[in-house]
Amino acid sequence: TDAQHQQHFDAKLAADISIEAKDWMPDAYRQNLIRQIGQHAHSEVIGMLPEANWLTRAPTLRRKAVLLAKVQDEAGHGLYLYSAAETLGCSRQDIYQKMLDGKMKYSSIFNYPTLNWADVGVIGWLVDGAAIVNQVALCRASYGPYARSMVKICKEESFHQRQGYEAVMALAHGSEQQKAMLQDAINRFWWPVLMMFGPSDNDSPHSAQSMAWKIKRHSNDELRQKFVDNTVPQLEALGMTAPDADLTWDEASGHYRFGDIDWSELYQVIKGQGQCNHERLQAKRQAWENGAWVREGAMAHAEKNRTRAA
Ligand code: FAQ
Repeated sequence: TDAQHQQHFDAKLAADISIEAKDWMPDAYRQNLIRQIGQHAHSEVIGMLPEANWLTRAPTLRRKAVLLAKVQDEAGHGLYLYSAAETLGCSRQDIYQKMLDGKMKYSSIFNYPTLNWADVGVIGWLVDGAAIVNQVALCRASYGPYARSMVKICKEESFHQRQGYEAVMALAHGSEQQKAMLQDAINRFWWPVLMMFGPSDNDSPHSAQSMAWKIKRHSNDELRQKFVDNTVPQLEALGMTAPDADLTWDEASGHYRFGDIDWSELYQVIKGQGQCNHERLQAKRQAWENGAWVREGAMAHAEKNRTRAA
C-alpha cells in the first residue's frame, strides 16, 4: 500500500540510504527533483554562453584552449543532469522546451554580460567557486543519480575554479590597467554571485521540504556564508576588494559579516528582466532551430534502418 511505501521511503531517508530511480517515491519528491535538476541542467547549458562570448578573443592560444575545454565541460554537465532528470520520468525535450519558452528557470548569474576578458577569469573563480560550494553539498543529496552526477561535476568544477583563479592572478600581477579591469569585473559580479545561492532562508519556499527530504543538506544562507568565508582571503591575496563597505571579519563567530543583498535585483532577473535574459534565450532558440536538420537527418536514418531490418 501507499502507506507502506511511504514508511519504507522515510526509513531509507532516515538511514541515509539513497533513493534510486526504480524505487517508490512520493510524487511531490519526484516533481521537486525534476524542477531542481532540470533548472540545474538548463543553467549548465545557458552558462556556456557568457564565456563562449570570449572564445574568439582569448588573449593567447593557451587561454583559448583552456577556455574551450571548460565551456565544453559545461555542456557535458548539462548532459549528465538531463539524464539524471530523465530517470525521474520526464522527457528531456519537454523540459528543454519549457526552458526555451521561459517556463522553467536557470541560474540568474548567466543573465549578466561579459564585458571584458577579466570577466571570464572572474566567472571561473567566483561563479564556479560558488557552484562548487553548492554542489559539494549536493553530492550527498538523497536521490542517487543526482548525487552521483554531482561527484563527477565537482571534480571538473574544481579545475574550472582553479583556471579562473590562475587567470585573475595573472591580471592581479599585471599592469595598472589590468588590475583596474579585474577590480571592475569583481565589482560587477560580486553581488550577483552571492545571489546564486537563492533567496534568504526566510523567503525560500522550497527549502524546508527539500531539507526534510535531504535533497538540500544546507540552507541557502549557510552556503552563501561558506562561500564568503572561502573567498575573502582569496580576494585579499589578489590585492582586490569586494564592493561591500560592510564586509568585516567577525572574530567572535569566526565568519565574515557582509552587507545587505538587494533582493529586488534577484527577483527582477528571475522574472526575466535581467540585462541578458532575452539575448540568452534568443541564442538558445536560434541554436535549436538551426539544429533542426540534424534532428531530421537522425530520425530519417533511424527510420531507414528500421525499414531495412523489417
Ligand atoms: N537563479 O525556494 P528556493 C552552474 C528560484 S552553477 C534563478 O530557495 P530551491 C555551473 C528557485 O528555483 C548554477 N532562480 O529554491 C556553471 C525557485 O523557483 P521555482 C546552477 C533561482 O530550489 C558555472 C525560487 O527561486 N546551479 O551552472 C535562484 O530550494 C559557470 C525559490 O527559491 C544549480 O542550479 C537563482 N539564483 O533553492 C556553469 C544548483 N535562486 O522553481 C557554466 C542546484 C532561487 O519555485 C559556467 N540548485 N531561484 O520556480 C539548487 O541548489 C537550488 O535549486 C537553489 C535554489 C539553491 C539554486
